[in-house]
Amino acid sequence: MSTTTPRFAALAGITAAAVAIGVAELTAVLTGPRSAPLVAVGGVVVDTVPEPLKQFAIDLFGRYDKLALLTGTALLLAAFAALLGVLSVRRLAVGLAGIAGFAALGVAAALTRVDADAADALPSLLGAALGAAVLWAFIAGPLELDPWPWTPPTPAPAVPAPATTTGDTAPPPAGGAPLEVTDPGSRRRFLTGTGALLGAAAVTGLGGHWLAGRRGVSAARQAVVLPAPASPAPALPAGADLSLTQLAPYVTSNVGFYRIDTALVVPQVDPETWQLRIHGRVRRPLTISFAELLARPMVERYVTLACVSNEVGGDLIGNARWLGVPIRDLLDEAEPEEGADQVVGRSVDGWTCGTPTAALRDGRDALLAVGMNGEPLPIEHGFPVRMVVPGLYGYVSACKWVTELELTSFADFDAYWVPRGWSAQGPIKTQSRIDAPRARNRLTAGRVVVAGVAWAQQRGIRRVEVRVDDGPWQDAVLAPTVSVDTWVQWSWGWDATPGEHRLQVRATDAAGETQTAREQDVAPDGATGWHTVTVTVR
Ligand SMILES: Nc1nc2c(c(=O)[nH]1)N[C@H]1C(S)=C(S)[C@@H](COP(=O)(O)O)O[C@H]1N2
Ligand SMILES: [Mo]
Repeated sequence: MSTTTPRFAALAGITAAAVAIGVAELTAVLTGPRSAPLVAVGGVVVDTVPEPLKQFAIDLFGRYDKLALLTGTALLLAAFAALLGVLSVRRLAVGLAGIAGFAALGVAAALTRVDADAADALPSLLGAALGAAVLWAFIAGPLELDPWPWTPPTPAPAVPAPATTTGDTAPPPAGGAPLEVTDPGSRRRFLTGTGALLGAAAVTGLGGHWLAGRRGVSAARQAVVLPAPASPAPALPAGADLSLTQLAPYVTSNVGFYRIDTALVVPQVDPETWQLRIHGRVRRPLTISFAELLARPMVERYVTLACVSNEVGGDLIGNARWLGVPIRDLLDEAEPEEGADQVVGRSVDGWTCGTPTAALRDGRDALLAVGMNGEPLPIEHGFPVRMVVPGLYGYVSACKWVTELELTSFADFDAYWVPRGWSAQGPIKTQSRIDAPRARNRLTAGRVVVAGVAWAQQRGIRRVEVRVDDGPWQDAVLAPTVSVDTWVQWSWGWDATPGEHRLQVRATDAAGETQTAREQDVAPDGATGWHTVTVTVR
């Protein structure tokens, strides 16, 4: 049995885990970021956690949900490592077996990711090997704590010592000193060792992360020169943006654009080697390179993208100017077979979405987009190529890092979110949101501008109404917009009186359909209900 005390043993366990993760991160510079154990295991978690839990995480952490997952995983790992350290004191084999277990988990996770190869096992294996060596060194090796070399001041008694002092370590000094007595010199050595290794692990881990990032495609992205559109976006009519504080701008900036995807590390797709394969139930399968795509006539359109997980009043929606090639033209060339009613967009990371073939051929501006607001697609928004389809929620249409369009049928294939409880069909529901004032704002009595956005992509917004405290619905003024595929800003002047008030909004689309008051959750096909904001007026 080691002389190491529980607290020191826990520290040794955490140090071993840190070294393991650090080494693994560095190895992943060579084998790719998705083979790093934290990311690989996190990826499996993302793909397998029950939907309500995932929704809860998105609600709780918003755009930081991935960071929260990785941090949570790391904290859990640290707790387990501390426990393994403590258990190792009695039997080192337990700790080593624990590390082997974690290595197996990391290897299994890395090898089951899309497009994994045998080398992806390396980060977990190398990390575990070094972690095990570190644990051994502190628990039973050269860095193990030595017992305090204390000997009783009096000669050994003639009678046999009482049973309590027959341990193999020296008895503690008199005076109620703690039982865990270790040599100060070895303690210093132990702490210096763990400190140095923790530091080294941090440097290797962060350095590895940084190096892996440098192997990314931001330089390749910067080098992309977007062609001028053959069919430019319409000019923004004056007044499309009311420019009110609190009100979402008509055009969402690239950095301000919401991001939703299952990718724990952003796929780095080299445009030089990128290809799009159109295959499946087509008469003429085709493959197109990035250069070939850029050489085709481009159209540029404002399209408002929305996430099905956007709650009433939520901000998982944005409006951008997209530049791309009409998907319809490419499908026409591929000649889909009769009955191939679904186009499966497949991302380089294996994620899929299923879009009705009809929606891609009915004349709407469904694009294979390469540009966003005048720039190449940001990497996290799908560089080099993504799908943008007006009128459909992102999960059934907006495949980022797209590399395949496979013609099939809805009867034959379920895309990523369908077996996870979401509807196979995802047309965007008519919705409206109050941006100004915000919930719980304190206002001064008098004229208050109430403003927000409303959307009904493909149909267009005909009318937006606001009411106060269940009073009569009042017509808001609609700002001009460029097409039925973007949201529209609206505003309404309110003579606010002192007290607490409830503001509500509802929109009517150009088909004459008014938003239902019935509140439905985001699953399985998008939230319904009226956005309601409570404010205090003084
Ligand atoms: N490869 C890939 N593409 C994806 C997703 C994904 O998880 N992986 N999520 C989709 C969802 S649910 C939405 S709402 C949109 C969001 O696009 P954005 O992140 O550019 O806003 O991307 C879609 N495209
Ligand atoms: Mo989404």
